[in-house]
Amino acid sequence: MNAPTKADVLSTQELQALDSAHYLHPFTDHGDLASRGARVIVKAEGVYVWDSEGHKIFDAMSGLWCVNAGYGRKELADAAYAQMMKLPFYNSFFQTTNEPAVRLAAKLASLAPEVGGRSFRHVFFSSSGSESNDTNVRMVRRYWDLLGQPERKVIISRHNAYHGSTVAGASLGGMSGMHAQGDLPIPDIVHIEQPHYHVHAAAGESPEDFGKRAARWLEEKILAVGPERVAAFIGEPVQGAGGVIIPPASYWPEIQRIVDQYGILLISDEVICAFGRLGHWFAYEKFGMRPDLVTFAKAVTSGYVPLGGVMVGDRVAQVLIDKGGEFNHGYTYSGHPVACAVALANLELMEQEGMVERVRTELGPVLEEKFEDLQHHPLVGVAETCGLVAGLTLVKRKQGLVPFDEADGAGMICRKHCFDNGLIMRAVGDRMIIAPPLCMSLAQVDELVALIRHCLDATLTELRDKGLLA
Ligand code: PXG
Repeated sequence: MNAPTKADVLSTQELQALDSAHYLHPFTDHGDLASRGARVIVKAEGVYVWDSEGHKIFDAMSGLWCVNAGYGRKELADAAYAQMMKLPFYNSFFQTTNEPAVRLAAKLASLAPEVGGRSFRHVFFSSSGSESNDTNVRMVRRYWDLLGQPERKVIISRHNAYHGSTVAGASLGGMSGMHAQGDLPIPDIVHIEQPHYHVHAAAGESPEDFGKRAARWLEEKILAVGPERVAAFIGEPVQGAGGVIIPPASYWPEIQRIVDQYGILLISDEVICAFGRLGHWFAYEKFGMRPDLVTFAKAVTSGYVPLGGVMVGDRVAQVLIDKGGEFNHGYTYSGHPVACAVALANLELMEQEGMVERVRTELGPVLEEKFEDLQHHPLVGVAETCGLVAGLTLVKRKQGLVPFDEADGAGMICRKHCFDNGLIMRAVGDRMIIAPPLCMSLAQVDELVALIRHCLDATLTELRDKGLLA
């Protein structure tokens, strides 16, 4: 088949045919996609995207948890254009640097709050969250080698965590479906259970008690592995891809106590949680965490161009710098000038519009209130928010939170009604999740919640018609 030329105008069907002929999508059953044809997204503005058939869709997932500043921001396009014309690329390998990367590193260091006397003055750049977590594995092991403790190799993570899709990222993550493909995890990465109150709490156990108990699974694992072999613990402050799992307030302080007690490093993976999503520039501040390394990506550029990295706290940076010699690690695009220029413009825009504060003081509380109302919907067992992420658990029967059978596909049914009604809301099993752009107006919050309610009603009707309700 000939590739289309620039002059060819392609119909939706032609695009779909070319798509299934040539394009292997991420996390996709390709045979299934070919049989139905991919939805083609053609343009976007504010909180909306449009498909090739002209449907306007409220993008309550901000692309993929990343378009925090919203679509169509000219400031970001201008920054990319200007930087491309001035210096589209140069590497940072051979004792060279570039101005946007330097400025961005300094800016990020200024935005990352000091906690408990620990500050972040250094940044290592990559192009994605997965790469950044690979960097973390390399950096953590290098750190312990330099301190003369090479036996400290084990990194502890959690089941149902998401830390990326490279070999190290997928190993750190706790997705069983990913581990099943490609012999993962790699050696010396082990997992404990997630702090999911509604799944793992004992009958009558308070969130406070459960949070502490869940944190102590870390201590049990450290003791089982041998404390002298443990290098680090990694976690998302709020698990995103796992279904917006918000830990009880007691969880992170207890985790902090344990990592401090055993002297192991703490990695806060904030690929989703940073840059205003939870009402702070960095989420560790909100949860009483004192991480040594912080993974970021996605919203640092509002997703306009790929950029990721690791905020490196003083404890690790000082060892790398003072004792390190050469750290044999880096990417062609570490400190890419265009990506860094877009990130700078994005952070500046978010500051000018007070977006982070607005999530904390206005949008977050309003969304929380509206989700408390949704809690009364007959299909909703649990409705929770944290800043501008939220999750709704669909249940067969409200009383006792009786779940649907997996085969009922309640989440998928709901997701279909969302798509059909102009709303992008993700389904993780029967947990419906959102992470809308931070630029939303209050009227758009109302619009979003009304759409969600409408889609829940449609789902309820379909489930009732199919006889799937208890
Ligand atoms: N850490 C976290 C916490 C993430 O959410 C990554 C690392 C990896 O980032 P990259 O840029 O390499 O994709 C992520 C990415 C989903 C979904 O289904 C979530 C992500 C990626 C793809 C799908 O919610 N998060």
